Amino acid sequence: MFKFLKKNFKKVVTNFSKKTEEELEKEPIVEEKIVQPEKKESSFESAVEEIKKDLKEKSEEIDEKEKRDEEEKKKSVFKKLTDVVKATKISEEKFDNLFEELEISLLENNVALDVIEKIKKDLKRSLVDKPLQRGKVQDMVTESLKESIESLFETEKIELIKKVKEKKPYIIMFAGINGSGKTTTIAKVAKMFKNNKLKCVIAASDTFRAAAIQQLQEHTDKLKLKLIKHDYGSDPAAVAFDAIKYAEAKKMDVVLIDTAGRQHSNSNLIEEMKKIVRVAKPDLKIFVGESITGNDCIEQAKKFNEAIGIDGIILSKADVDEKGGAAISVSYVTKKPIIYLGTGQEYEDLTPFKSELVVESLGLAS
Ligand SMILES: Nc1nc2c(ncn2[C@@H]2O[C@H](COP(=O)(O)OP(=O)(O)OP(=O)(O)O)[C@@H](O)[C@H]2O)c(=O)[nH]1
Ligand SMILES: [Mg+2]
Repeated sequence: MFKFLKKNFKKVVTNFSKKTEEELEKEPIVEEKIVQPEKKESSFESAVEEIKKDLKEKSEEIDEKEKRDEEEKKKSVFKKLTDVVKATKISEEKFDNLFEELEISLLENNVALDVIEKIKKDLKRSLVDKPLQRGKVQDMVTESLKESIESLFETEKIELIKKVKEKKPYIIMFAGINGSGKTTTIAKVAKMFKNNKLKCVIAASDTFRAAAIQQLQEHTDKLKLKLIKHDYGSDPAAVAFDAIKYAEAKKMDVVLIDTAGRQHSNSNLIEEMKKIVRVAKPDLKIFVGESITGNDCIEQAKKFNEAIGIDGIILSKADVDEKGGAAISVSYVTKKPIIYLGTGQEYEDLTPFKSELVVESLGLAS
């Protein structure tokens, strides 16, 4: 997962830091301080020192040479214990030039423009026109990037298993473009609920694509779950409605609604999806997007959010995503949390999303 970022981002950050250091070397020193570490003597030790000093002062037998030696010794110790801190500044113009390589790397990894702008602004705030200590740039850059990336995920978190216990039946609808992984994700989520002793029923509300109902049937047969289905071409909202009635009658915990894949540009299908929402009144609307499609996935999430107001995101196919830009960007752009990553084609391949995972992948974890 995110192999490209893992390999390259750290290299680019190190390069950025190195070049910034080189630029700082050329700049005039704006601050020079001699820093003396605090004395860490215990009161007992200082008392002994005092007595020694007293005795020394009183003694008239100390010859001049000894005195000089003592002074020299003191001086060298003092030198060792002090540090000269030299600070220089970097201008906004130079920063912009230096940031270019980092910017290109982020773009190549499918990071959204809004996110790149935010990271640039945050980094600029920590570096530009501030006295910077030479030799400390890499630490500052890493810390600033880490904070910036972490803040991309400051949305409400969703713990699905906890959440579905809030209401019975809890209704979850899955939406996304064609082939994004909705049906497979529903099967994974259903298996997870089953493992947690939550009873769920699935609504085959994709009545559009040939074989969609059959595909779900195969999953529900394997998982021994109830599937509510109508004929192909029938009203998807009616299927969802029936599944909810079934769950209410059988006191089931969760209803999972599968929907047909659709492009946000297809207004008829978007209207149909809005109708499912009006009829089923889902407690949670999850957008399923393919991690590998990067910026397209982010744009789709935005459009689906505008159409039906999504609550959370599942990014499928993260196992084959070499880049990771969608995972970095989609929450910031939509202000919705990523709940899970799909990490393969097996039922177990569903990983709870954690921002730490991204920070680690970028080599920014401390
Ligand atoms: N590697 C990998 N493949 C996945 C993942 N999730 C789904 N797939 C595969 O992606 C393909 C499409 O998955 P579906 O679940 O049918 O997608 P869908 O969104 O329901 O598709 P439509 O109903 O046609 O819109 C299938 O071959 C899945 O096995 C994943 O996390 N990793
Ligand atoms: Mg499907």
